[in-house]
Amino acid sequence: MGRGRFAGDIRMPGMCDVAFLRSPVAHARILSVAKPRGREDRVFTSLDAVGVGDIVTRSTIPGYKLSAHPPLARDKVRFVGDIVAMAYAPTRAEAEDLCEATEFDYEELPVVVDCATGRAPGSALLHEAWGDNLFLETSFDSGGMDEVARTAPVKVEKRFRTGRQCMHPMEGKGLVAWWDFQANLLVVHTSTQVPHMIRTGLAETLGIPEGQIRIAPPDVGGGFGYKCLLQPEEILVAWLALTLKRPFRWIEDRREHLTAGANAREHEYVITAYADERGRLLGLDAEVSVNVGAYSVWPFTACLEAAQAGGNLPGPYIWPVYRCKTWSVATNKPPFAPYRGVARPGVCFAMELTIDAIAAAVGREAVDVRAENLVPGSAMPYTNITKKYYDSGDYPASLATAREMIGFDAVRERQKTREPDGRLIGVGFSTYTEQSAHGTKVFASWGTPLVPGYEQATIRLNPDGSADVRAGIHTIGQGLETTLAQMASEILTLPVAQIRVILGDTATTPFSTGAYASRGIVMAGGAVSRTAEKLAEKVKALAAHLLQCTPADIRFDKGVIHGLNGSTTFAEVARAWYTTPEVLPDTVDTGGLEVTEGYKPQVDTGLFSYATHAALVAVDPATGATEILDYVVVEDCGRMVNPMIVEGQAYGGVAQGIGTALFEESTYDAEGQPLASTLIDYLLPGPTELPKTRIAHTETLSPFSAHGIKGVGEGGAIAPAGAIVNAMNDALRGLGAVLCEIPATPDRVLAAIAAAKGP
Ligand code: MCN
Ligand code: SMO
Repeated sequence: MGRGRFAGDIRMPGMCDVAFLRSPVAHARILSVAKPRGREDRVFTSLDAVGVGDIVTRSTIPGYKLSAHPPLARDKVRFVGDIVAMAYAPTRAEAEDLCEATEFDYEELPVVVDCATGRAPGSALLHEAWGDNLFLETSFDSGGMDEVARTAPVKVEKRFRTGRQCMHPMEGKGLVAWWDFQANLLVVHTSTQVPHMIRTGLAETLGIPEGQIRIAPPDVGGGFGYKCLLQPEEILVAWLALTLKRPFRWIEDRREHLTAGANAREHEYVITAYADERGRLLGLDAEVSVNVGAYSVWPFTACLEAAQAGGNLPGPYIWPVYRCKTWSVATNKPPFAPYRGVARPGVCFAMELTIDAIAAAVGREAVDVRAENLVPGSAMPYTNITKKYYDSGDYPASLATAREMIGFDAVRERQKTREPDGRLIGVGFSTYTEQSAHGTKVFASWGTPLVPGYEQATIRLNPDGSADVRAGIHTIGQGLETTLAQMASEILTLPVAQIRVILGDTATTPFSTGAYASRGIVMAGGAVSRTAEKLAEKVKALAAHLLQCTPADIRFDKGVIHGLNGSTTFAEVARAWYTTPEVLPDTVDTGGLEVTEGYKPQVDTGLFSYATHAALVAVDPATGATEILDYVVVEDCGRMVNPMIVEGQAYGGVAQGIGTALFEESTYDAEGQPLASTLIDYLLPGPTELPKTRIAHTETLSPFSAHGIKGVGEGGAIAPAGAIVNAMNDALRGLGAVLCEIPATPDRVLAAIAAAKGP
């Protein structure tokens, strides 16, 4: 409605805009940076940024190598877009002119763009002291692989690749920072998912106490993982405000996002899968390489993606034997960040195509092979081969519903006759689990500086009987200000309109590590629920004095408080406590009407939502173009707090997943130059590319969370590539063509068809 207030909407007297001079080459030694004559005071290089620390993301994982990312490059630049200098001026245009007038002299170095080159012995090195380009190598082995390899009747070998992507929240990254002379505080209005974490990160890199920073995030127009990062631009703009004691602003433009912002998704898989003659799974042997770019991001490290990939690859299936090696490879590309689904869109694609390949090898329908290998509802809770604790659900039931809804048998009938327009149709499935709200131990095992503990909420009953709910988590477009109000309303029975939700501001909310990992409603919702219950007890105790009965006699109904001898209101109870204590006995509990409580679920391993996606596609073998004719989601996130929002989450996730499957790719040439630097080269799906997705829900309550809620924010984005490319391969089966790379662009479809025809 145009009423949001985003970072770019903030105006302050004397505010200057900041622009960055970015490296035009992917790998080079810096020889000199010459500022424009007469404007030296407005331009800053690493020599000027005294007190700005490098971004160094420590990890507790043994063998992990540290990268130091100086917000202003010092000796080398390591990707196109790495920041060489910064300038400020009254307008962005003038600041950009100052950057343009700054001369950057460098000596180019050999470039590493892909994992194979990065891993090859003798490769050019990004961080010389390492001796190689590996942030981390890991391996997992359940034991028993040699035996399976020797005896399994069916062996399938596959290679998969997922394209590099940007995240493209509708609002890019941006911030305004200023010095509050009255409070003696650095105030930062930054578009972030994790305000309290950014405060910690800024305090570390700027070398000032956390208490001297207030993060007051404005509205956030989408984050999707990108806005969990402490960004070099964020540190530098905050440093300017701290040093010059004036307001500064930087608003990322699309080109900066496309060429210099953190990336996601680029994985390579080498998979050997073993099965019996029916396609029952016997063993999975996998290698995963993740192209994590030049530096480790804060706070997630460069290895979270590979850790999640290795742990989640077995998916919702029963694999008796599993072995997996991962490599997190440093390359001359922008740093790598979690993006909605984090690793799982890649592993789900690889796993779902593997299942279809096994089905093809044994000559059965993939949907049947899938059904036989999914963890059944009767086995819940189930601990899988990588020790994931699947808390609840019925995975085969979701597959069966999706099969029904997509009209599987009718599609098989329809495929018997040629389509009038010559296109080929196909149907595909993809089932996944979405680990949500993973807790302390899970994050600790990934070695990141971000380890979530108890989530907290504060609720204050105001003198007029309305309530303020405060939580340190932030709202990023996912709707938490609505659903947290619903949670409080459900317990206190006050109408939602009487509940105000205040999120994110470090000055006014309790600490939270923030909104990521689909944890918001489980964690912050759990905290609001518990806090509301505590507040309800206090209100009942006070009301009992006013109504001359015991607290056990009190009940709430639509905001009215009923006792044995009549009723009162929240406003009267509040008034009694705040302004007319004489009506209360002196023995009254003096704890007041403001409560803070912490919450975490009964298990630390996360709550597992799940879904099956099914796609019906038409592929044109002449042009390679694909149209999604029908798309179905059957999802289960436990109790839905707000079904409309849950559907919105699924639609949005599916839209992004379709981008991953068919369109979006951050392509680079051999010199590490980004080729997709505008939205003409980087194809975001729009309304014409998106099918009318049909969604069905089941609600299997988690036994381990408040009200049985599980998270849902990322799930929609996990499965589309698996379902769509399986459907495309089904369509292309008659031609013998098989796709194993995303995005499955027309070029790749035509190449697969040509490869099947042979020379
Ligand atoms: N919800 C619900 N009932 C459930 C589960 C969730 O009503 N059983 C609602 C929640 O109340 C919330 C929404 O669904 O309004 C998502 O909740 P949750 O799964 O807890 O996710 P988070 O609040 O932790 O949000 C982060 C998550 C992540 S990790 C990414 S990435 C992502 C996502 O949410 N980024 C988003 N969805 C997004 N949606 C928008 N519009 N913008 C983003 O940046
Ligand atoms: S990628 Mo979501 O912010 O965990």
